[in-house]
Amino acid sequence: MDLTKLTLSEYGKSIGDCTKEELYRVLVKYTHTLAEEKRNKNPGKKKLYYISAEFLIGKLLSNNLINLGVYDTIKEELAEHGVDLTELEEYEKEPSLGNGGLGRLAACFLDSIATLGLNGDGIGINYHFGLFRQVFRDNEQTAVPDTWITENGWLHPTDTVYPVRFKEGTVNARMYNINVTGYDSITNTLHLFDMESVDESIVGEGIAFDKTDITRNLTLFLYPDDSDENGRLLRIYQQYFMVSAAAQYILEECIDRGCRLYDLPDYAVVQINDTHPTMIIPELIRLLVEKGLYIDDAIAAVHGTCAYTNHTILAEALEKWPVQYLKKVVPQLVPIMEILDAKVRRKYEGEELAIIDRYDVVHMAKLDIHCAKSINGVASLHTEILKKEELSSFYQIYPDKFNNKTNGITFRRWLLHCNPRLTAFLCEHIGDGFKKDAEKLKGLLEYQEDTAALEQLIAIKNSSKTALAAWLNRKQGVTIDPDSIFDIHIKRLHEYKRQQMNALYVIHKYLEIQSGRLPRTPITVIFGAKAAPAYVIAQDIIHLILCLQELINRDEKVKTHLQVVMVENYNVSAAEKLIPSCDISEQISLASKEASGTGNMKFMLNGAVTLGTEDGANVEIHRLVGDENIYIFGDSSSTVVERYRKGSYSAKAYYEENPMIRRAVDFITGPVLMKIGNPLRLKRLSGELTDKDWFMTFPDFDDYVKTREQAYTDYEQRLSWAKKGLVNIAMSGYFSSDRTIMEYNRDIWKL
Ligand code: 26Q
Repeated sequence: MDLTKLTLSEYGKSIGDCTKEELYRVLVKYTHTLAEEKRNKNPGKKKLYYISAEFLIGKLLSNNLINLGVYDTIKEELAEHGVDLTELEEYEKEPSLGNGGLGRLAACFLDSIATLGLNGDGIGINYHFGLFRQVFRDNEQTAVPDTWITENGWLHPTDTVYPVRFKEGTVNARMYNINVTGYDSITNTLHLFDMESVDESIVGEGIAFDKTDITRNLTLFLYPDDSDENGRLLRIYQQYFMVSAAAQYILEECIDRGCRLYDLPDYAVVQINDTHPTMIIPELIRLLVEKGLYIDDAIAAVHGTCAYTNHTILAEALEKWPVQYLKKVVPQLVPIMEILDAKVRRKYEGEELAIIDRYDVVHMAKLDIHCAKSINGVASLHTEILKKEELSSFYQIYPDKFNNKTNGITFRRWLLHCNPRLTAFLCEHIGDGFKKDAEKLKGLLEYQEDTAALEQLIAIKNSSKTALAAWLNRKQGVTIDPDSIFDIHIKRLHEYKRQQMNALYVIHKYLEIQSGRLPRTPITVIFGAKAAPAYVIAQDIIHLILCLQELINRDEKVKTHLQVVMVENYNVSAAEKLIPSCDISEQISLASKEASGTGNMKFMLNGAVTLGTEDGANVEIHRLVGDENIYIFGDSSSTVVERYRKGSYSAKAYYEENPMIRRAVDFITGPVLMKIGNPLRLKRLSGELTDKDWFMTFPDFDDYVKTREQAYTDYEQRLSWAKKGLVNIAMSGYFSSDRTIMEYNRDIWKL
């Protein structure tokens, strides 16, 4: 490949004379041409549509170059002209189309679907300002629009436009496409719908805008604040906009391929990613009836086509829409939902099974469960809890619909791209077969006692830590010690994920160090998390962490032993820097609450050791690596579930009886922090802990502290610690999203 030829024809200059922007543009264009050559020539009759409110795809340049097999040659050619590819990578903006695990999972799945040569596209929304960009000011999170869309980027406008009818009028949905390249395989597409009339200029201070101005706001933000009715109505507008355009597109494609509507399940399978796209079920039924099917035939066709994935058991995250809201936005769907509800009520007694409850509220997950052919959880413990606890009455009537699909991650991004040194080490020791067959990583187990190999792993980790330190310094102006233990907690901010418990540990450790009990190796505790702007306690937790960061940073005595850093605007690109550098991976959710987690898998793959509860996929990680190679603490999910059932938990009692807990919690509202922070926030957070502690940090705290200290002690044995990392890498093959997607295809999609 001759890049010089391209820059000459495009700009009339050679590589060395081009600006970063020009080179970036040329590479995007070149990648597009290569990707288009790899479209599936024989796609087969049936196609998968993965529909999701989020696609957290991350930057695409390097990922596409890797998947298209030209990364090394391009890198070399640029280097010959004195250009560093990583500088072009930094120039690229990260698409802000997701929030957390569910969105990143969708992105990993698209990569694996294309890699496995399966005929499957993603469908979502093109949010102009995405979730939001997080800026820290006065030790608090502020939110501003994340402007990620650039001219001539990866997003290609198409001529495909569908009308979407709301009660108040019809709007147009235009389809934009992003190529999805498989690794040494085919190219599929991510279709993102956007509203023609949307107007970025309506956004005022921060991310504030008029929530009622639907024709101008609909595709501005992901998850707009839904703490008032207008916000909730806007979410319904967004969801219907996405599913109506999707349904029209799916039916159009299927009809083009010869589908006669009642045989829709032979042509399409629609995977519904959590409840946000649920309205595609009544919308497909509505369109099929409009095209001439009897309602019962339409329901049967949609039942055979749709499959639903559940990602949570948190009651507050299960979407429910009052019929009154739906009537204001999409009245045409209400009669169909009523028919579906009536069918269920005729067949089954039991109010908990009804789609529309007695208060006239539609339970979206229940609609999915009744109307889809498959319901899956995302890790084995999660699926068991769904079957035995949360959805047990549904499991009784539909035992065959329930199945588990333990999540996975794409090793292209989370190993090959983000950790080239580790990738090279693996190739050197076990060959490159693991790139296509992740189970081959097990070959590394042969090197468990090989001192030279372990030393190499330590050196790779150290160089990643140095690189992270440099990046953090450049980006945020903080200085961290690359020789310290990197203890990392990165994920959305939520009380159940218990960043507050980690913060309590930091306080505890700070006080220990102040009284002279010093850690042998210094510790750097790194956080990264965005909190939903309307989630007050989550904002308070961020505030506490930022105050601790400031406090410790100012404390000359403590700071050489303990540091706290909160990474601003945590996103996929930040994760790619943080994960390879991690020694200890914090996965400390309250057992039973984290459906799976996928960050836990990324850390494991990069040789970090997990400190975690028996929750989500941690359970499977534990089973794979054994007790020696993971630090497990805390109450089991059954203990937790039982404690909730009894309603007997008293945070106060723990606070009063446990001096270590009391000392740490009291520090939050003590004079030192009160001087640094916002007293309102700190008092509210402390009160939340002592009065409620809904996610039970206190019962796990002793064990958490003890287990964390044990991990720090074990870290001192450098070779045996490296061996733990090695076993984690070797056993992580199971968590390749290629495995997950093969299971989806084998059990649900059958492409
Ligand atoms: C619901 C109602 C109202 C407003 C917002 C929402 C909402 C928004 C986003 C509910 C859920 C989400 C996102 C959920 C999510 O990311 N879940 C994660 O999915 C991962 C992939 O399966 C799992 O690994 C994580 O355990 C799970 O938390």
